[in-house]
Amino acid sequence: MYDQIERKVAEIRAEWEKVCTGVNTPQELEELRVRFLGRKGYIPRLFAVLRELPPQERAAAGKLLNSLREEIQRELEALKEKIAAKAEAERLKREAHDFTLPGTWRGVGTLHPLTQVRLEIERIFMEMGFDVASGPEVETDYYNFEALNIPQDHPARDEWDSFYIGEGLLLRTHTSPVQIRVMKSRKPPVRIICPGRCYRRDNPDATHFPVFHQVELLWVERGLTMAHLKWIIEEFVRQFFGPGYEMRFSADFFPFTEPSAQVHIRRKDGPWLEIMGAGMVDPAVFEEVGYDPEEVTGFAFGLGIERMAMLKYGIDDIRLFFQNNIRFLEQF
Ligand code: 2NL
Repeated sequence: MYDQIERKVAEIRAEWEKVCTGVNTPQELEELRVRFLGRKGYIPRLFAVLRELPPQERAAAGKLLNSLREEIQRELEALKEKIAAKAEAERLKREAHDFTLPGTWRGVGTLHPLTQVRLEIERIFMEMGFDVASGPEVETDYYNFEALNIPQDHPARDEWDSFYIGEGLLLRTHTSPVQIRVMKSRKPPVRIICPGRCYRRDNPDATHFPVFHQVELLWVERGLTMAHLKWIIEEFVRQFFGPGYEMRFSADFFPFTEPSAQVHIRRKDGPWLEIMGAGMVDPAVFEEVGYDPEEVTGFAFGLGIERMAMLKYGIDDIRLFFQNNIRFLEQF
């Protein structure tokens, strides 16, 4: 009997030794535990047989079985730790981060130079008490031309070669229609600047582009004169370009101002640079928006944001603003 137990123990041990090396997962380990130590496993089953042994053999066989059980229990425990350690090592490898590697650079970008210049101009005039107004880019013939004293078939329309997009509808050629809309909706005094995108049917070259940006200024109030206009522009030039410029007004013509002027600035022995067109609002425009030209006067000017940026930064081709070349745009 004892011999049988001894043989059985040897068989179980042999099987254990064969299978225990192939265990890789906690599930497989649990299967082994059930197979050897579970309630109906090899070892408990053998313990049941033990009770049938004659008492004098029982102690020795029990010792044998106990040591097998302890051995397998120990090795199950060791295997459990080995599997857990392997899983942990794999997790660490999978989740490893090398914090000494250089990071991925995500540039924060910069504002487009035209945006920077527009914001700067807005700041200067807002500090002087002007509101910033805006309006539609698709305009009616009436707001873009008619109300500005530029009638149908007037030769002055040639100057603003337009993109018509339907009967009486066009892409605005300047931001003046915004000022017409504001004047029609408010009583004087009016102090606004109107920055915005404009469109003209120009062929692109170093100084023309079919899309461009304007800022127009309008101040309407009782008693305004060209002297006020000159001070405003002088103050703008000092803040935007810096001190040391002289300024020159020369006669020009716009259908919506009378008198009209073009404004140049110059530093030291430099050349005269044209910066804007300006003038006193034509009485015909006031009549159109319902203001009494005997009551109020006003002045306006219009400048190109591209032109301001080109002068300020020494850029010689307007097309650079629209090519979206990061290496160009990043410089500002
Ligand atoms: C230029 C000239 C100018 C205006 C724009 C204006 C607007 C109203 C009434 C009177 Cl609603 N004037 N705007 C006046 C003079 C010149 O722009 O060459 N800009 C680039």
